[in-house]
Amino acid sequence: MDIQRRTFLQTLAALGVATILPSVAEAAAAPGFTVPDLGYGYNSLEPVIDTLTMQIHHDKHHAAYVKNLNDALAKTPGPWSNWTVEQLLQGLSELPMPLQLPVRNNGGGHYNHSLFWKLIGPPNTTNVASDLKGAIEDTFGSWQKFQDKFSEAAVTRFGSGWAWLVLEKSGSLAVTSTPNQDTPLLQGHTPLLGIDVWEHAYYLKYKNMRKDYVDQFWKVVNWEEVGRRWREARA
Ligand code: MN3
Repeated sequence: MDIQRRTFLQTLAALGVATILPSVAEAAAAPGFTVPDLGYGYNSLEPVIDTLTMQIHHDKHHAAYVKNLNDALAKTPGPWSNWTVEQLLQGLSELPMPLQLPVRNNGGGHYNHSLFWKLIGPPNTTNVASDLKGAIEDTFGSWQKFQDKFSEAAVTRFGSGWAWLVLEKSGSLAVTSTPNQDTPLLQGHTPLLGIDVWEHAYYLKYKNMRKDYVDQFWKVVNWEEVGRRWREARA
């Protein structure tokens, strides 16, 4: 340990924050990707998504994807060592074979979850902008038909995965779903809205009732962020 860091840790200890030292030291030493802050409290999505689910989902599941991604990249260094997670996923086929599956799963997990935390927020606080609402209604026939299609994709995704509203390369809106931690980026689509339907996202509160979770999910969608992504993707 260098002098500067030891002094820093001693200062923290003197301030009475000795109990947080291990996590501070780990965070300072961790290379590569990090788990972004939620931007709101663990309890901010109650009662739609419970506090404990948010804590475990963010602090344990997302953190594991980040750790496994960093570990895989550290084992096989190369030009990709400085790529963003988007570059890693979009350039998957350019990576050495041993990296492709770990990056697909853990890079996908890191990308999807970093996005997901921004796409949700405190219940019933945002409205969909009229331009995006119009585009969705034009594409799917009505707002209800869009919701039905997205919900069906989420409920029927077999096993673990995600359902998405994406902007396709052609510029069209579409509802899709992906298995595991695959992201729409792999198909060249820009994800605008996504729902995590892994059991870890809902099981503590909703048990086996994925449909109840999907029905409630609409209340926590951050439509401002979805609209911002839609405008940015078309620019
Ligand atoms: Mn998840």
